[in-house]
Amino acid sequence: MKKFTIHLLIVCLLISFVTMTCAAQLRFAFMPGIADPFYFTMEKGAKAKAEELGVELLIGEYPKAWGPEYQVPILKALVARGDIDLLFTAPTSTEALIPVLKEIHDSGIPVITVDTYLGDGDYTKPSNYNFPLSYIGTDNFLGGQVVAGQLAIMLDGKGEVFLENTNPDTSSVMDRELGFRAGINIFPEMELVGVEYCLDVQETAASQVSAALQKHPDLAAVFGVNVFSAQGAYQAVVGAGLESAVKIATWDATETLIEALKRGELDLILAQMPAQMGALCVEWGVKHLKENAEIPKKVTPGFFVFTQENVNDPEAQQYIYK
Ligand code: T6T
Repeated sequence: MKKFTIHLLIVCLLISFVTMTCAAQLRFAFMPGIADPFYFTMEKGAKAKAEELGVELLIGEYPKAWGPEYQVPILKALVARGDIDLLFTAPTSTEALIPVLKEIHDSGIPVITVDTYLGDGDYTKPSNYNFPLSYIGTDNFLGGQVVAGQLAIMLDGKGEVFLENTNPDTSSVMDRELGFRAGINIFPEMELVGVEYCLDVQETAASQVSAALQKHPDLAAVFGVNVFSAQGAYQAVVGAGLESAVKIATWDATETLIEALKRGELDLILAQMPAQMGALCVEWGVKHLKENAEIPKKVTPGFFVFTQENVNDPEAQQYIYK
């Protein structure tokens, strides 16, 4: 009888240990901005870190297109489960995502914005959008300036340039445009002759760049600010047989763009660090929830610039999106 009681006690202890361990496991949710290699790579980085730290990671459905009308319903469905400890997501609009993310935050789920931010991205000052724990993403303004500077070097500081953008209410791509404008302004003989917005549709980007090539026969360079605008810009310039006359600078190191760079059909690719961004969201989320650590309000992983000279370097291969 005594032996039976001891066994029962051990079983009970084991059950309560398992229950406690399960209860202690954190559950994070990640909702990407759109289905593209940038966010697929971010998901991989986040998953690897979650596995390392014992966090359960739920991935929200990948929206088919960019914008609040696609993102908001998916976000609502994701948090409706009621068992999420932290959410990280890329707001697809600086303004339109504020109410839904505020509601999620007010329901007790801490929010990190990754890749894009709300408002002007300054979460340290009083505002209706300063509730996220942090913005974790590229310094896009700086990146835009770097692209302008690199193009200026390639063009000896002279020439007409065109910028293919995506959405005017998205922080990441607008900062790239602002940085690029600031960078081009430094060179008195360089002129930004046009900007178009393709709303993340590659075919639209291709036709907008084709139109720009016809309108500006002396165009010296095109800059495509993300996967869709970059791949569309590349498609238009190569389609017109102008790749040796018009420099192509792009953003986001997809395999398609890297292969084109290797073939000498484009000139520059700025690679962000999406895997690191995903991993940082998980890491800081755990530190915040388990150690009550204060997350820096802005965390900006670096970036890497691919050119025809370094694209085959073994150490550069890690920056290609997977
Ligand atoms: O460039 C990335 C991301 O940084 C941006 O916010 C939206 O576009 C991408 O996902 C690439 O398509």
